[in-house]
Amino acid sequence: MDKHFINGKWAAGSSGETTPAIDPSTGKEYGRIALGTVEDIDTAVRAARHAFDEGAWGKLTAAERGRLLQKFALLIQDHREELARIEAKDTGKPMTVARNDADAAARYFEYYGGAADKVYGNTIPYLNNHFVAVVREAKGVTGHILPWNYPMQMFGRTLAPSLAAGNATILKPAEAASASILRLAELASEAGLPDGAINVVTGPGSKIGPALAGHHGVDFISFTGSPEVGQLIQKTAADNYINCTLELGGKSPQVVFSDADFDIAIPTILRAIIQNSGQTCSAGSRVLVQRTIYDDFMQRLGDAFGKVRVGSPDMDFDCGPIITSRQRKTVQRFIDKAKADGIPLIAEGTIAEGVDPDGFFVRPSLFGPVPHSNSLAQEEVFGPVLAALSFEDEDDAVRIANGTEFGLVAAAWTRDGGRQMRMSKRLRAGQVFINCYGAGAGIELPFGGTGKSGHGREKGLVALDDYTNLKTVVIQHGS
Ligand code: TXE
Repeated sequence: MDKHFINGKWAAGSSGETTPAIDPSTGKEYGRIALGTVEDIDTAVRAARHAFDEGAWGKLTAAERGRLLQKFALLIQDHREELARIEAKDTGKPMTVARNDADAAARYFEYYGGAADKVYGNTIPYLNNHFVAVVREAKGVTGHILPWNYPMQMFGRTLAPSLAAGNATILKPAEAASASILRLAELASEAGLPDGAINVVTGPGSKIGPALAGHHGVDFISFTGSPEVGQLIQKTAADNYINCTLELGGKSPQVVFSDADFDIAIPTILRAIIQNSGQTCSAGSRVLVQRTIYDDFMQRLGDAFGKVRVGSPDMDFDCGPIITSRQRKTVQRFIDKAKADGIPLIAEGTIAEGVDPDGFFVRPSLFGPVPHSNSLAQEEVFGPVLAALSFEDEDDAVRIANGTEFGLVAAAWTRDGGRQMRMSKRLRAGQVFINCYGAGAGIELPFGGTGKSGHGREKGLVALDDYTNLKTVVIQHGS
């Protein structure tokens, strides 16, 4: 765990320095990770370039690549329990969630492994004595800067389509969550992926992140994280004339109309904010409730919210701790500010007895009514804090729902078919759900945002577009 994984081998960092890996449920160090340097990034990029340009990876056929990725998927599945334990220790998430994450990682490699030999272009009718083919080719070397909330899922989400398309990759995991990524890279090698196809350099984003995004040997960057760093990545990529996808989070609304089915809506809305302790880019962090049912609905949602339990991973409750002490303070600041602003606290969950007092736990909190302009209704908390707002009619609901800088996911709850259609058109988001909410929705479904939520689409076959270039080949055959 205290080494990088470069060119199919463990590699001590060039500085030899390491930094603590902290267990969020105890607040204590349980291991060390290597503190990567600009030099380590350069070594990893060279390994990836070699794998793509001259190495065994670049020489495989698409079908061979696909088979290897599917073999890797099976190996992930075989190691499900081990991977889940690594993830639960490193991120504090309940074992049930960690197991789901391992399953999702495997599913990404199964899905994109199957797609590897179906990535192709087309021909274009042109002049009669010309043959024109549009060929879809791998970009080359892709860089992946990952967040800490779903490390294994993000590994699968961004790496699998890139590898399926034939690229070689370099990953920079988040400092707070590198353990499962390193093990996955090792397993990929065990599955038979040639050296250099996957390289992992751990360490501080502020130092080695720009080195990866700005490296001349890198052809594309995939970034998931904060809007502030996303902007930096985009500028760096532009300096290098390359493209990037940015997945930057949200303030996703769940709009509940008076004709909603409460029995389905309430548990779904609850799950969408407490899942992974609210540390989910697509968390449904605003619930907009029609005024005529506001009191009744909030009573029932509050009752459900009050039953949420927080504990350490082995307790396997609804929520685990927050990832780091710094993030916990950020979440607590939002809670304290909402109280100071006089916003009523409708309900809060409980932290289980027996948890380590040094763990980074917060009580899930439901506030409302929250004024539309309040920071709790506008800014991403990235914790189990739900802001309730009320609205009068459909126009009002759309105005409030679309009234933040984000646009990742949105949902509407109504039995009225016409309104379902109208809301699916009017809600501004990369994904819209009607009478359901897909925070963990299928990997087949394109996912990504607008505005401050970023750009580009991951998941689904469309993700392969970002990892390939089109080449137009024109052959003249006679006069
Ligand atoms: O993000 P950072 P943080 C949001 C969420 C959270 C906030 C801050 O609101 O509260 O961001 O989290 C690397 N150049 N999301 O501070 O710093 C870093 O090492 C290149 C939403 O953890 O953006 C890590 O690998 N890279 C999000 C990654 O960027 C840099 C998930 C993300 O970290 C860098 C995470 C730099 N200058 C946070 N600085 C989602 N969309 O799901 C840092 N990094």
